[in-house]
Parts: sequence; structure tokens; C-alpha cells
Amino acid sequence: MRVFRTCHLCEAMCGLTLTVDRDRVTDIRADADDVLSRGHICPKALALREIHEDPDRLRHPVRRTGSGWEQVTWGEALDEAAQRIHDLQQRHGRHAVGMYTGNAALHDHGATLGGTLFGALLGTRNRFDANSQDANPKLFASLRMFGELTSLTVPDVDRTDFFLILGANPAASNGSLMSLGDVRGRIRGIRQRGGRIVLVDPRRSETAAWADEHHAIRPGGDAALLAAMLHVVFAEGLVDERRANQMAIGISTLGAAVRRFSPERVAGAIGLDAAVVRDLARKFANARTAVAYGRIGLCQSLFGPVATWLAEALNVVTGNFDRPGGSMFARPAVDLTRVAHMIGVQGAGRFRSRQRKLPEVGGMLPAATMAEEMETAGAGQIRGLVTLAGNPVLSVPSGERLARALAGLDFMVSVDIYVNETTRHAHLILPPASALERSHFDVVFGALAVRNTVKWSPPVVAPTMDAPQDWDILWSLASCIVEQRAGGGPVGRVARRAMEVAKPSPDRVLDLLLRTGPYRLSLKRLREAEHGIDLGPLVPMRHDRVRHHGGRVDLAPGDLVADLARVDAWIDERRDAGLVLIGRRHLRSNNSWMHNAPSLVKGPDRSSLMMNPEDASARGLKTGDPVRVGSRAGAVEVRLEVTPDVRPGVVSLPHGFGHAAARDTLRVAGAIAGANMNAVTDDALVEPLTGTAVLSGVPVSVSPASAT
Ligand SMILES: Nc1nc2c(c(=O)[nH]1)N[C@H]1C(S)=C(S)[C@@H](COP(=O)(O)OP(=O)(O)OC[C@H]3O[C@@H](n4cnc5c(=O)[nH]c(N)nc54)[C@H](O)[C@@H]3O)O[C@H]1N2
Ligand SMILES: Nc1nc2c(c(=O)[nH]1)N[C@H]1C(S)=C(S)[C@@H](COP(=O)(O)OP(=O)(O)OC[C@H]3O[C@@H](n4cnc5c(=O)[nH]c(N)nc54)[C@H](O)[C@@H]3O)O[C@H]1N2
Ligand code: SF4
Ligand SMILES: [Mo]
Repeated sequence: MRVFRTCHLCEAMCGLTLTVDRDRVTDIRADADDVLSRGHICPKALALREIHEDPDRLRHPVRRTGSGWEQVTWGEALDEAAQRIHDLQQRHGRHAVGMYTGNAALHDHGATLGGTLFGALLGTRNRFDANSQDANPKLFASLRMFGELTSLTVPDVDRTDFFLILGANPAASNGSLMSLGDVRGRIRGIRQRGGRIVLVDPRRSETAAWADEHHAIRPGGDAALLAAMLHVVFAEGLVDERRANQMAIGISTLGAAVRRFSPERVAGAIGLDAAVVRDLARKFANARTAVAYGRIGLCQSLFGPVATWLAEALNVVTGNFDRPGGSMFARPAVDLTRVAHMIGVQGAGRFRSRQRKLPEVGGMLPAATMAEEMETAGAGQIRGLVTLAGNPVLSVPSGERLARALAGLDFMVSVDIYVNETTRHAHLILPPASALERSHFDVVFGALAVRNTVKWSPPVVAPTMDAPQDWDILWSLASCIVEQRAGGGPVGRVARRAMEVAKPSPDRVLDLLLRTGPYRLSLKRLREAEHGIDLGPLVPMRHDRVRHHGGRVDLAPGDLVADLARVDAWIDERRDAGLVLIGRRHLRSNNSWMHNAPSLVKGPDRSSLMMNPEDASARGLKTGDPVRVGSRAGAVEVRLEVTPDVRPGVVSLPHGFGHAAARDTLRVAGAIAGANMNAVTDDALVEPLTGTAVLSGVPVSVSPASAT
């Protein structure tokens, strides 16, 4: 039997054809007829089968004992978890229980909706998610510029003549906050049409091979670069006055704010020649259409929101906003913003964390403050934690400190498929059934696609009896907590029963969202379209997506303009010859959790520290040497890889490694181990407007491992 399905592993949403023989997946290949991916696929898709069959993947709930893990029934596990959560909230207030939701929850509509509803039921202010290591600067810039947190632009890759990519490596990541499907075909298509691709990245990444130009910027330099490009655009009369005035307010304030950032002034700090900056600004402004797109490298820098704002401002003032070939909004089949409003994801800064007073974004506090909120006694201290589809020990800065804080919690429960570096600290783990046993729909990434398409996928193999999905687990746990809140006993049991009876399926909810969405579709229609439905190229959406100032973009939000003062200080800073650490991704890896798939980890070690030959010879180091990478927060030992691909002064490590602590329960990953980059990144380093962790540009020292 053949089943067509969208891959749920990353944002590209590739269409797959799976062959199934009596509930065994026997083959996985690209679906050439998929409306978005058109036959593209990457090596990770094959790992879907390995994860499905992985003997280390949990098949039943487990409880931690003094010597290991014991199997418990679903009834026992849910009752115990609910009781412990309820007790902590009763004794210490509702904020005493925290929740962390990870990236994997975004790739399943049941977990996305279930996680949000469950978080709301907990009623705690201490909710965290992966976005504070990821997209919050983009969300914040959208809130300020468009008046809406979830109005996220995507580059119109299919029609642009000039694609400026800053701090993204789609050749490895397959695209982020731009779902491309056919990543390579779509991006390389730009040059085939005679367009240009310019990459700005401290490392000559895999994407550099697709680009016409690569500029190795100093980490953190993008805000200054973009301000200088805007300086040139204003100074040389390259503003598209007609379109800019029609679309935006604050143009002259922006022009005045960037006046002090001449290319000559920023050149030394960003490590690029003034002539290069000038030339780039002119080419961008003079291109028939152009789009500046910034991602992780910008969002994880010291200046995430400012850099993101300036990139979008460049699109707007050059007339490249909300028009084909420029920066546009998707028109997805499910209106993400409406869903976000329904579940309370809208503002920022409405409340702050207890200790460091860091702001929430979309109802979530920065995860960089989790450890201190657990360690610091007093009202509001986090004593219990729920994790859902996340691995913060490997994904949040100062990961080792966080691991120690987790070990000190009164109670922790994880909804996860593995006993890993994070969940090993849980008292109970509640595992959902295999992802191939559930239907699939991309609520989030459908709203970020570079072409409007929609697809629903059926389960690949029949759901196992008694094996709940994330949605079911969260709903059941919520029902048990409601039972406790109603005082247990007969009243409690009735309350629980009522909730269980009322439980809709995620697909029921989806059907409703589709029917009330902009295309008035239904689940039935999607079931019939097994390769998806093409809804056409991106269309102008400004009047719907820009929700303030009569549909006009604010080009000069007060707090972002004010934050340019930090960019000034950064430019004028005296720099020593020290090193800064940046991250990287590899096509065969996916954050922290796919190293247990044998086909993905075979081959060379991909967890090395990359260093420029200049820096290596200054330290007497060579490829293969074990080295110690250290910062204020911590140190790890890794193997060195000397390469001219990173610029001098910069070293690069991938995140998501460091599996030694879980080697008994993740046997494949444990054998390759690698080091946890986030043992070196520092939870004290956050961007002030959003509290987003600064994971790129972290000051480090590197020395021979034997010297320590
Ligand atoms: N230094 C550094 N740190 C980073 C980054 C970086 O670039 N550099 N990137 C950041 C970014 S962008 C992100 S998104 C985060 C990601 O970090 P997190 O979201 O914290 O974690 P992931 O590594 O994605 O781990 C996903 C977890 O979900 C589990 N899982 C997988 N499938 C399922 C499922 O179907 N259901 C459930 N319940 N669990 C499942 C896995 O076992 C794993 O525990 O990392 C961030 N951290
Ligand atoms: N194969 C694979 N695919 C993935 C993931 C994965 O782990 N593996 N993770 C998924 C997730 S959760 C996300 S969020 C996306 C992220 O997708 P991308 O945003 O494409 O992320 P990266 O591949 O980490 O590329 C970031 C690039 O920024 C560069 N950089 C670092 N600092 C700076 C800086 O200061 N300025 C500039 N200009 N560049 C800088 C780095 O060298 C790196 O090449 O990928 C997703 N897709
Ligand atoms: S690119 Fe992403 S969506 Fe496509 S097959 Fe690979 S992991 Fe799956
Ligand atoms: Mo991410």
C-alpha cells in the first residue's frame, strides 16, 4: 500500500510516498506530485522509519526509580502526575509549576493545540518555549511594525530578482520561517532566471555554493550592516517614495535614525569594506525586485529585533514590501493569526519574569531564565515542571546549569518519545505513539510557505490500541488535574468524565478551522487531494496583515529606534583578539533528537569545532586536536577542524549534541555523544527587548584539551 504524507521533521513540508506492508514501512521516497515540494526530499525523511522502529523509543509510560526506569500503566501515570502537579499548585500557588514546550510540538497540530490549551489550564506564568532561542525577535518586530505578533513575512523566492540572505543556511536547514518545499530548486531557480543571490554569514556555509556573492560578516554585525545599507538608500535618493509613502509611516524618522550609520563608520566593526556595503545597497535598491531575509543568525544575535526590523524596513523603503518578488505574507488555509488570538498568543511585554524581569512574548517567558527561576527560593519559585516535545538541556543556554536545576525539582513530567538529556530528570515520562500513527497537518508552517498550498496526511500505519497521541495525553492529564481541582471524589470523577466526553479530535478542530478559513475548505476536500491543493502564488495581503495605522507599516517603532544606541556602542567598542562562538546545522541532523537514527549519524564526525587557520596557528592547533572551548558559563571538549570557511576570530559548533549523559537510553546517539554547545553559551546573555538567548557571538576561549 502506498501512503502520501508530508514529512513532519522540518519546516520544508516535503511530500513523501511511503510504501507500507502490513503495518511495516518498507520504502520512503519523494512524492514527485506534491504541490509544494515537487519531488524534493532530504536524507532525514528515511529516518522516519528508523524512529518508528527505534527500540529506544518509549512504548509505555515510565517512572524513575533509584536504579532506573519502571513501566507503569497509563492510569497510574496520569493520576500520579495530576496529583503531584495539583499538590504543588495548591501549596505554592499556580506559578510553582512551569511548562516548557519544544520545537517538535510545532510539527503536529494535535501537540500544537493541545500544548497551548494545557498551558492555559495550568494557569502558570512560568511558561517557556523554544521561540526564546529562535523566532521571538521576528515576532516582536512584526508586532511593532505590523501591529500583530503573527503577521510574519516570507520572501517571495519564486519571483524575486535579488535574494539577500542574512544568517540562514537553507542548504542545510531546508529553510526556516519560509517553508519552501523544493528548497534547492526554488532557491537555485533565482539564478536560473537571471537573478542574484547574496549571502551574509560569518561562515562560508553550504548555501554559499548557491550564491553569487558571500560576505563573511563579523557575528552580530547585521544590524549595523542593514542600518548602513539604509543610510545609503536614503542618502542616494534610492527610496521608492511612492510605494513607501503608500505603505508606511515613520519614513523620515527612520531616515534620520540611520543617518549616523555610514558604511565608512560601520565597516571596521562588521568586518566588511565600506565599498561592499555601498554596492550591496545600490544593487538591492536598483534590482527590479529584491528581498532581504534574515533568520537564526540574526535572531540569535545581540540585536535580533533591531536587525529583523531593519531588514524589513529595507524591503519597505525600496518598494519591495507586499508585492511579487519582495517580502510578502502567505494566505494559508487555516488563519494562523485567528488561531493565535483564540489561544491568547498575541502581545509582548505584558508581564515579566520574577527574577530578571525579562519580558514575555506571546505569553511565553524566555527559557534562559528557567534555571534561576528554579534555583531561587521565594514566592513564585518553579518547583514542578512539565516538558512537551523539547530538550532544553541541549537547546537552552547554560544547559548544564539547567540540568542541575531540573535534578532539584520536586516533580517533573515529560511528554516525550525518548529518555534523553532532559527527560532523564523527569519523575514520569508519558510517551505518545509513533508519529506515523497520527494524521498530519501543518498549522504553523503552512502560514509561512512561499507558495500558498495546503495538505492533510492520513496516518501511515494503523494506530496501536491504547497508544495515545500527544493531544490525547495532554487532554487526559488536563482532565485528571480538573478532577483533582474538583476535590477528587465523586464530584471530581464527574468533572473528569465530562471533560473526557467533550474531547474533540485534532482533526475535528482542524475541519472547523478549515471551514472558517479564507478558502472555506474542509477536511473532506483535503482527504481527496492526496498530493495537496495548490492555492497559488503569494498575493498582496497588507490590508489584512498590517493591523495598525490604517494598514500602514510602522518603520520607526520607538523601542527599536532607541535600541540603535546599543548598536552604536557595539560599533565603537574596542575589540580584543578574542574568539566568538557561532552555531551551525547539518542536513543529517535535526536539533537534538535525531542522532539515534543510525542512517543519519553514520559517516564523519559532525560535531567538531571549526576554526580559521590563522587562529589555529596562533594557538599551535591543528585538525584533529582535542580542544577545550570555554566561557563564563562552562566548558566542553571537542575535536578541532581547521578550515578557512569560518572567518578569523570566529569558531563554530553545532547545537544538539552532548548525549553522553543519556547513553544508556539513547544507544546510537550515546555512541557518537559529541559536546553540548549550550554548556558554553551563557544564560546571562540575552537580548533586552525580547529576552531571546544570545547563542551567536558568544565570547569563548579555545585551548588544547590537555592544558586543562
Ligand atoms: N546553541 C544553539 N542552541 C539552539 C539553537 C541554535 O541554533 N544554537 N537553536 C534553537 C532552536 S531554533 C530551536 S527550535 C531549539 C530546539 O530545541 P527544543 O525544542 O528544546 O528541542 P529539540 O531538540 O527540537 O527536541 C525535541 C524533543 O521532542 C521529542 N520528540 C520528538 N518527536 C516527538 C513527538 O512526536 N512528540 C513528543 N511529545 N516529543 C517528541 C524529542 O525526543 C526531543 O526531546 O533549539 C534552540 N537551541
Ligand atoms: N538539517 C536541519 N534542518 C533544520 C534544523 C536542524 O537542526 N537541522 N533545525 C530547524 C530549526 S528548529 C530552525 S529554527 C531552522 C533554522 O534555519 P536557519 O536559520 O537556516 O539556521 P542555520 O542553518 O543554523 O543557519 C544560520 C546561519 O547563520 C550564521 N550566523 C551565525 N551568526 C551570525 C551572524 O551574527 N550574522 C549572520 N549574518 N550570520 C550568522 C551561521 O553561520 C549559520 O550558517 O532550521 C530547521 N531545519
Ligand atoms: S527537508 Fe525537512 S521536510 Fe523535507 S524530507 Fe528533509 S526533513 Fe523532511
Ligand atoms: Mo528552531
